[in-house]
Amino acid sequence: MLFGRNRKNPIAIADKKVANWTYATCGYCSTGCAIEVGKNSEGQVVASRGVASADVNRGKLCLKGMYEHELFDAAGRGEFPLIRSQIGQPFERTDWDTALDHMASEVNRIQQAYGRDAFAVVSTGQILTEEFYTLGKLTRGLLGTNNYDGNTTLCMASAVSGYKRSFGSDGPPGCYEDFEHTDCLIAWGSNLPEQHPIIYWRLKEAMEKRKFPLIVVDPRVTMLAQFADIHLPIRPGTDLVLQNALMHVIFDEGLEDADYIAANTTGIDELREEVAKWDPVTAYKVCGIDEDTIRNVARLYAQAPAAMHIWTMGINQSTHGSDGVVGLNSLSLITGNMGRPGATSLSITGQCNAMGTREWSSCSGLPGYRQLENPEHREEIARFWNVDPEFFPKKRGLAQTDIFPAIETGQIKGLWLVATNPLTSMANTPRIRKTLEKLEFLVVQDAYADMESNQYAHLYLPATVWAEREGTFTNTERRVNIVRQVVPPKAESKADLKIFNELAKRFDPEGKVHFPEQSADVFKEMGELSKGRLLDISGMDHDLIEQSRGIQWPYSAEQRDHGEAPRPGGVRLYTEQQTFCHPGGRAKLIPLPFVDNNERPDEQYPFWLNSGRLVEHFHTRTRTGKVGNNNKFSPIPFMEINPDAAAELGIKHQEYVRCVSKRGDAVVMAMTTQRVPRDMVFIPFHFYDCVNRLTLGLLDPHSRQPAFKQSSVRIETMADQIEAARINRDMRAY
Ligand SMILES: Nc1nc2c(c(=O)[nH]1)N[C@H]1C(S)=C(S)[C@@H](COP(=O)(O)OP(=O)(O)OC[C@H]3O[C@@H](n4cnc5c(=O)[nH]c(N)nc54)[C@H](O)[C@@H]3O)O[C@H]1N2
Ligand SMILES: Nc1nc2c(c(=O)[nH]1)N[C@H]1C(S)=C(S)[C@@H](COP(=O)(O)OP(=O)(O)OC[C@H]3O[C@@H](n4cnc5c(=O)[nH]c(N)nc54)[C@H](O)[C@@H]3O)O[C@H]1N2
Ligand code: SF4
Ligand SMILES: [Mo]
Repeated sequence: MLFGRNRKNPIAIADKKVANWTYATCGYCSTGCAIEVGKNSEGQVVASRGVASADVNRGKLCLKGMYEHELFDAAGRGEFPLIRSQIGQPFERTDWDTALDHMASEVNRIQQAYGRDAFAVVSTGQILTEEFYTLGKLTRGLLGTNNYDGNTTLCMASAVSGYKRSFGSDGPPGCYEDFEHTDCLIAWGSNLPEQHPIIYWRLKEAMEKRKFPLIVVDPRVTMLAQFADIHLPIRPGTDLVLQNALMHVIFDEGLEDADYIAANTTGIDELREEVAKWDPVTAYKVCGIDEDTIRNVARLYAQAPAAMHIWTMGINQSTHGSDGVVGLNSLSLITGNMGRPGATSLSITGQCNAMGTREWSSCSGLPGYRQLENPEHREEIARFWNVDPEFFPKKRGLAQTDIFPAIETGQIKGLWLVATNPLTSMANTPRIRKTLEKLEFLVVQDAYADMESNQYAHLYLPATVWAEREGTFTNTERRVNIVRQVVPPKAESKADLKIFNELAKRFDPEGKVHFPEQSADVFKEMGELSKGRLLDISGMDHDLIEQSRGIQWPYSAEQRDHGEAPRPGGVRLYTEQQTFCHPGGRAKLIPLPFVDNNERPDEQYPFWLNSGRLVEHFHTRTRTGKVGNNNKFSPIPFMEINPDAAAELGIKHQEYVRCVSKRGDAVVMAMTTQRVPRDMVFIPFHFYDCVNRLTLGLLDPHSRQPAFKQSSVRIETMADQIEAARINRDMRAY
């Protein structure tokens, strides 16, 4: 109040009358901000605030975290299990026992009739790690389907695959503290200020203390590009060519770290041979970055005492996503930029727990970064879970993006979607719609009943959202942090962990395989399985995690027992003391020939179609679409278009237009902006029946991740703007 009336700036912060705060971790992006949720004396949730003593965010939150407490009471939540015998009929409310018995009997029917793999499971990066581990145990240990994957195939698969190819294991080696030590940072296809605002704030703070060059590779002039010292507006899908050219200059000018290469890597000769083909002049013709700039960036990067890369979807979502990650790793390795403060190759993860699923869900392998292909790993986990090792498949099954085509061809008949909304988030919506229609049985397990994929569900299981239960997330810098329960589950919704445990009883009535009820006990089990592995978490438990405001792995039981307290930050992999995970302990340098297979603009479809995100929205808007303070910034589908291109087509700012590709069309509002070049449009992917009606989504051969950012379209004006506005609003504007 003191600040209220009499001051020049008459802003008074409303007193929310918070009686107590509960510790949690933000459930949106992978930054992993520690957050406290405030309740008043009547127990109503009234506020969120950043935790000042947490190293990740140091009291800050972005506008998603700030309003996250409004989720609990937002519209569209699922309150009861719902069932129907036929798609198109209305759902009927049912009770949990009936719902889960029905699910078990349908899974059994499908598996008996068509084989175990005919029932597929597609999960997420957004439930708790303990839930991922439990879903993995249920799917690998009891259901025995090998067609089990997550939406992380749309997101982090290329990073995982690239890390495995270069270093022998997944696991981002760097951390946020690296910003405070680096002398040069290249950000590839990553729009930090919008997508990871608090990581961006850490970077900006580090740059204010000690300036170093920030180089941004992105075809759009993003907010990060606006802040960059050098912006490389690369031609879409050609990062690999730029990487090869940078390596070409580094070798040509003798800027490599020969000692590091000799001591820590294999494959240098083959790499040299490939990059020799990519002199900067040749590269310029493909990637559009001129010779001088390539040389300048190569020198800045290679001559910096410590240099690092970060990247996100501009690299991963590409037909050469995995190669792009390997290329970045190789740039780090040949210049000795690995495992030292400020010298690393750090993938910026996407969803709040995309790391947790990679580590513990058994989606593409077995828990704790173990592999199905490795007989010792199969044996170890089978013994631990008390299942027959022969029950496990000997190699991974289909990735998410191959599961859908297998439904199309009739190989898969039943599907369980856990916290993912493919009807909006996968490429080529018309095809996904037909695919979902073909299923004999679709179960949707989601916190929201109004999410679009539920249109095709036979059974809907209402899950709790975020802090309606307890458990952990792992963030981009391998930090395990905890969500404590703030409120009880809404109506009859249940925690995902509870749903998995209830299902386990139906597939294992004798209780041969143990499924702990409490999240803290599941965590202990994971701790046991992590001992001696790269991702050792055996020194952690839920309480220590909260006390420490998150702990980076590795943190082992030995460290704890020797009195070594968890460090606040700055834990790295592949330091001088730690070898790489390939046999022999060396990293691999892999030559990467460039294959140009993208759909490109042509006469009929003259624009590149780029897609991605906005700061105020999260994914398919099941959450942010219902929070007024998020939704108000962009409530309707729109497209960024360059003013010159718009003028040429006779399109005015804020006019509705039709965007057409070979797959379908979408009606969007044209927003003219210099952010995009003359031959590109950008459409956020948050809206239903919008950009993914247009995208092609060609797959990366290693990671099976779709190239969401490289398709081509044409733009048509619309005479009837009233009708256009109606079509536009139908594309889901809560
Ligand atoms: N506000 C908000 N934050 C989020 C999310 C959200 O939905 N909303 N989602 C989270 C998730 S799951 C993820 S995966 C991350 C994604 O985070 P980001 O990857 O940072 O976000 P995007 O907007 O998908 O894409 C980033 C940039 O890639 C560029 N790009 C397109 N094609 C190319 C190319 O060929 N080369 C290069 N170098 N760049 C290219 C685009 O122009 C775009 O600016 O964000 C996370 N954070
Ligand atoms: N064109 C285009 N398409 C893209 C992308 C792009 O850049 N361009 N990006 C891709 C990327 S990187 C990603 S990660 C995907 C994301 O794609 P999706 O995974 O389909 O997107 P979300 O909307 O996050 O879906 C998560 C679902 O989980 C539900 N949910 C939230 N919390 C819980 C919970 O605790 N339990 C349960 N059971 N449910 C919960 C939400 O209501 C929501 O329905 O989209 C991909 N699609
Ligand atoms: S930066 Fe990410 S983790 Fe932090 S508050 Fe925003 S959405 Fe949440
Ligand atoms: Mo993602």
